[in-house]
Amino acid sequence: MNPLYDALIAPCAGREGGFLLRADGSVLLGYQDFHADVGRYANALVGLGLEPGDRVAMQLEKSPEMLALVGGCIAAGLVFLPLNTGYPAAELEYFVENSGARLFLCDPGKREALGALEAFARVETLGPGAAGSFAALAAGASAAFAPVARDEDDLAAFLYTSGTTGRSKGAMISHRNLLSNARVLVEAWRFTGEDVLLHALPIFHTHGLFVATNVALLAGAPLIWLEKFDVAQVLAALPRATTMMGVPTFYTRLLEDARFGRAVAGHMRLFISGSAPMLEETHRQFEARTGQRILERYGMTETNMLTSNPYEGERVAGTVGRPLPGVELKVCDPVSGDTVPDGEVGMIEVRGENVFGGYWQMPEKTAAELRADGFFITGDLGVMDERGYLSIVGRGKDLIISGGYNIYPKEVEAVIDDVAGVLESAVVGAPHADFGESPVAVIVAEPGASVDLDAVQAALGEALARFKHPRHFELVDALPRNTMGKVQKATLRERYAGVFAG
Ligand code: MLC
Ligand code: AMP
Repeated sequence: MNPLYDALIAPCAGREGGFLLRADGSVLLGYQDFHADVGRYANALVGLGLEPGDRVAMQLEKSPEMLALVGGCIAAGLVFLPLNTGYPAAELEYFVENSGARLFLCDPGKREALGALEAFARVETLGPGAAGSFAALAAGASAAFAPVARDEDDLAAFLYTSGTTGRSKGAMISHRNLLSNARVLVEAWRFTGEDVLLHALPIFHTHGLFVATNVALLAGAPLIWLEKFDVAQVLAALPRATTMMGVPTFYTRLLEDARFGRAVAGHMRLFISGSAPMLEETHRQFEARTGQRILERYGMTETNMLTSNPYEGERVAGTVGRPLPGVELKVCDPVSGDTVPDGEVGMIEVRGENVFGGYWQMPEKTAAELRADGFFITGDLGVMDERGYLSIVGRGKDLIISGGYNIYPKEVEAVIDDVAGVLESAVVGAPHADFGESPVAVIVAEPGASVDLDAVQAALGEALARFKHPRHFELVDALPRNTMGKVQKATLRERYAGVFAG
């Protein structure tokens, strides 16, 4: 038994036709070719001496090759670790070292710049069009591979997620976590082999990899495979799709294009949104323009999907729907942990087969967020209405979500604080029409010193992926503090709420 292989990959051997389709409907990769590639990649991984349970880190362009590599890791019982393509070397080093990965794969074009990673792991290359050293190894390998036996509780993936304090944590995700959630979603959203899912999300996160790809594989539904979200390409592909999943920015960008309306979207069975809050106004505009009501759902890296508006029944804008089958969800008093009455705001806690097993080698952080009874403290503040629909009303954690990517202010502040002349800084999110929220950096200079914003930008460029960089900077004399000396971020959020307007 190898739960994910048996459910998602083995059936591909018996399926005709295309698994990945181009926007024009032509086949980019057939199911049977995908199955064979997974076998070749698994043999190549084993040939490198990797053993079940070893970690394989990858920073790869969205490509059929990356999917085959993920499949190869599953088949060979390896734990895969997909990394955002935006991370610079400094961030990658941490992930590869912390995870203890034995193999790191990057695009051939990045090999030279990432040479330092050899200190931590073997480095091979893999790129679109079967380019790179690993593709060459796989090309010479057999497509026949007997999947390595795995239990449901064996680990399948590590996804790194930032924390309010300190460095990113590797969320350990098991076969059971992924498979149980994919099964629930196929059922909840009525996916079948008749569907064609338009896939424009990145595949290094839960949304694009686990929600979209796993659901499609389980249902036997092909994907229209776009390398990234691009309005023109989405408009070209929509007539051949039945469903699409996206972050709110996808939908606001589509609405900005006059060509988007009933003619291209009216036939769709389902549009799904998640990863960040969608404004009620966007829900309304979308329905007025297309006649379609977006189905909004809520989830996170550590838990996969938690709640969903109903497929049949009322989809309520401003809510994320009801807990999915198998998910226990409570809205709790953050101090006592007791459930609060409906209508009152509290911390959202969840339990179920979908919930991860803890953070890699961080027992204290695991204990702080995962209760002994199995409930995970999400860090999201919610309120439950009398019909059992949940609304996310805020975050207990200091998180900023920009275009569906998470930014933890602490990480950005630490880089800015290290720049010469900076006494301290505070980073807060401000409303942004395209990204939903975007970070603003508020900086205080050391007495008598001045801050060179170019130096700040340069330091950010070295240390952090571009999407984490503040898009607005303010130099101030002092940060607002409460009587305890704590920086009042709420005051800053209010003060700079308008910086991206207009
Ligand atoms: C790219 N950039 C971003 C950004 N994405 N900046 C801030 N926020 C983002 N989300 C940077 C680029 O590096 C570029 O920098 C500049 O912004 C302009 O880029 P763009 O052309 O406008 O961006 P684009 O490439 O079109 O990407 C925007 C996007 C993309 C929204 C399409 O970010 C995206 O696909 N987001 C989806 C994220 C996602 O899948 N999240 C799921 C997480 S899982 P410069 O300066 O070089 O020009 C999860 C759990 C759950 O949360 O519930 O699902
Ligand atoms: P991540 O760590 O990338 O998995 O991000 C998960 C976070 O995204 C959650 O904790 C929520 O704060 C947020 N999120 C996901 N879906 C929604 C949604 N539909 N509405 C509001 N917030 C969401």
